[in-house]
Amino acid sequence: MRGKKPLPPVILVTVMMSFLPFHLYGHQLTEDPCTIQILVPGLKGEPGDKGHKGAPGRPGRVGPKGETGQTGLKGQKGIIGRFGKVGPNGMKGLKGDMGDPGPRGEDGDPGVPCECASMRKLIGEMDIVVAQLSSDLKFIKNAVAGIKETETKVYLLVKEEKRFSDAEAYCRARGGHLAMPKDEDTNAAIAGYITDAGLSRVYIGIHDLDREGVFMYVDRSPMTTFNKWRKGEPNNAYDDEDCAEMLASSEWTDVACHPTMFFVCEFDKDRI
Ligand SMILES: [Ca+2]
Ligand SMILES: [Ca+2]
Repeated sequence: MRGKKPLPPVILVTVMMSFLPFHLYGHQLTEDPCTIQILVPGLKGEPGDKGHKGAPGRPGRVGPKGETGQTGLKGQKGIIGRFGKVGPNGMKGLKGDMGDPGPRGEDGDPGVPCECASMRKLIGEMDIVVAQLSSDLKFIKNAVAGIKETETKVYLLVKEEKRFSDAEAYCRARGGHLAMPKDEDTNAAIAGYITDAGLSRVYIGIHDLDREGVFMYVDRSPMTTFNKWRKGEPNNAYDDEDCAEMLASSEWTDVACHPTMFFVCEFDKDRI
């Protein structure tokens, strides 16, 4: 009620009219419009009784953030933590010095006698097989490395140093002979093989072992129309030259049979 102004007369009249029943209100307006002028404010009434206490108001807005408080006192020391993860392995250390030799052990029990003779024989036979296989393997490697061929023959340069007789045995064991050039073309093909390999000489299958001065091929066929002796050869130097080599130039010379050197085998194509 404090400071509240009384309503102006016109508004008060209007308010009072709104509370009147409609038929009455309309009757007064039509029959006695001057009655409205009588409705002026009366005297101020006595103060009313004190009202009941109102309901609690709504919570106020959240206040601003307070200032940072003072640093608290240091806490007590914590309990010991868990073990950490195992670290990576370190570098291998240097090898230590060899220790002193230990004391000698006691003698063992006597062994049982064995049939050593048969065992040795078996081992000896196995050694032969192994040697043969190793030899065959070398041969295959050689063959894979490259062979030369003509229309009817295959030539294989064997880069193993052997004496003449061993070289021929090597070729024969594989179904061939030392190379036996019997015409210019074949001779040139073998010479090209020697040159390509960067060699200067190889054994070929020609000798006069049976009869001095009468050369023949290792398959015992005679030399008839073709030969490629170097000028001044064969000369049977020192009376000790019964085998033949081919030079890179494709010429032949008679030489001693015991020095070891590389050689060329030949195989018939229809026998391979
Ligand atoms: Ca001779
Ligand atoms: Ca000679």
